[in-house]
Amino acid sequence: MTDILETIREMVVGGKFKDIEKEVQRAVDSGTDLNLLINDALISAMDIVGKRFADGDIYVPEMLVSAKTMKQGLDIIKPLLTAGEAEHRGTIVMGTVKGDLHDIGKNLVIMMMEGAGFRIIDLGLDVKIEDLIDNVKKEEADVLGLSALLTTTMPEMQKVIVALDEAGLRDQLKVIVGGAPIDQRFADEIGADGFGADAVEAVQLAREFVAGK
Ligand code: B12
Repeated sequence: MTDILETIREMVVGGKFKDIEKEVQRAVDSGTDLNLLINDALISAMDIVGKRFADGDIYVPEMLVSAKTMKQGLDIIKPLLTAGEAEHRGTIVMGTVKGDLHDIGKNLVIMMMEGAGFRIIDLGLDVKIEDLIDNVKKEEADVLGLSALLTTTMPEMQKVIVALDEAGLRDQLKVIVGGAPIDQRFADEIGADGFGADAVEAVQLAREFVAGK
């Protein structure tokens, strides 16, 4: 079990996108726990990649190939996570804030939320405030989920909250935030309703907030 997780981790770190699907499928077929597969193989690979990048051992192109490899691995797991509850629990608008091109974490959160039965409007990455506001209104969102991976794009989250307030929408929905540099303290500071450290916590928050409406 550990071996296959390690193999997958190394494949993502090494950007072996041609072989990743086969290997992830093999792990799934042999009954590997999906949480282990996501956390201990795929996500932990991105942590290694991030560290190597920070240390100057690799550059953006390598990071991109690892990201592509990770996505292809996740694509194999996605149908298994979303096959569950079909019942519609509430609407969540999700997006990575303006200026930020990281969407792997957001996509993972979306997969788990869909699996938990929420209706997701995915606005993608580098999303303008106006697009977030328009969709919150149009889709009658219960929750707005914002993702940011760069310290330089974190302040964008606060701007979104201020804009929601100005549009008179702030009381109608809950705002949840996440991404590697985000923590509870930052979430409190900017007036978000919740912070989730990972996709499981994101789903817990969504359940709590939709039930509490
Ligand atoms: C892959 C990657 C890229 C890819 C992104 C591809 C893609 N489609 O996403 C590419 C190559 C494009 C990229 C580019 C850059 N990157 Co980059 N990247 C990464 C890397 C290695 C992994 C990120 C990742 O996918 N992690 C795995 C996912 C699953 O984790 P996650 O995003 O944190 O998400 C989890 C939680 O945070 C949470 N979550 C996430 N979103 C949300 C939302 C809600 C609502 C909730 C509740 C929870 C939640 O749940 C998720 C699942 O558990 C990180 C290093 C790292 N360890 O974070 C650097 C990193 C984020 N990048 C960094 C940098 C510097 C850059 C560049 C500026 C590099 C450059 N010189 O061009 C550019 C910026 C581009 C831009 N404008 O955004 C730095 C940021 C430093 C900083 N202090 O801001 C990091 C930390 C690397 C480093 N150690 O230096 N990057």
